[in-house]
Amino acid sequence: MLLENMTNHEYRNAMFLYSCALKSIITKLETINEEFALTTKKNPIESIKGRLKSVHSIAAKLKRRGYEPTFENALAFLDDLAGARVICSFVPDIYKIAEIITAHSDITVLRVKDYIKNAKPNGYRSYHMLLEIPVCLSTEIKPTKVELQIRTIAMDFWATLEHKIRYKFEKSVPDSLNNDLLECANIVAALDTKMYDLNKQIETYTQ
Ligand code: 0O2
Repeated sequence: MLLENMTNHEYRNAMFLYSCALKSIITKLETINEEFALTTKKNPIESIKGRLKSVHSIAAKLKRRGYEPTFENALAFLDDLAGARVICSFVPDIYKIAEIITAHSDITVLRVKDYIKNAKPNGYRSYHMLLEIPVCLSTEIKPTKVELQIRTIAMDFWATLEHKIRYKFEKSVPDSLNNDLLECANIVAALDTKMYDLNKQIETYTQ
């Protein structure tokens, strides 16, 4: 079915499994965070957000990749119909969360893209995991894909602004802006390192 012909009701029904999978991963992440708060008095997670990809955004991504904007193609070719984003204070927390999620026996990690160790050429940094989460229906279990992005507050600040700029200028972001963005990305990386060191120092004082 062409995405532009879908009613809201049809879109919501079609996204039902993704919506369930999203709730499930968010609950798991909240549980991990609350457990850490209880046992270590530290929260590795600052915030958790979830979103179902909008019809508009699905159609745009399919067109960008040269596919007809149908819901069938979205199911076949897009892995981020359901997406969760976790914001941490410090880089090591990102890897800690990723490790815990990987160890969950009901979750399958289909793919990892570590844009922290290997930043994108434009400076984008974030840790991406493509997960498969079981959605338990009344008579069957449906493994469902969710894209999990884990990043620091500083990386998120950068990515949000970069996204806004890219959206505003579409494909023709001026070189000067791209250069400034790359410079900011490097500052963000240095800031993340510095803030983590600072936090370690604070911890030694308070112990
Ligand atoms: P939205 O609106 O956030 O959903 P692709 O690169 O999209 O062809 P894939 O495998 O989905 O293929 O890419 P990847 O690298 O895993 O990145 C997917 C998502 O990561 C993007 O989704 C963005 O949310 C985020 N992302 C990746 N690169 C950048 C970047 O350079 N800047 C910013 N701000 N975000 C990025 P969508 O669908 O592009 O967008």
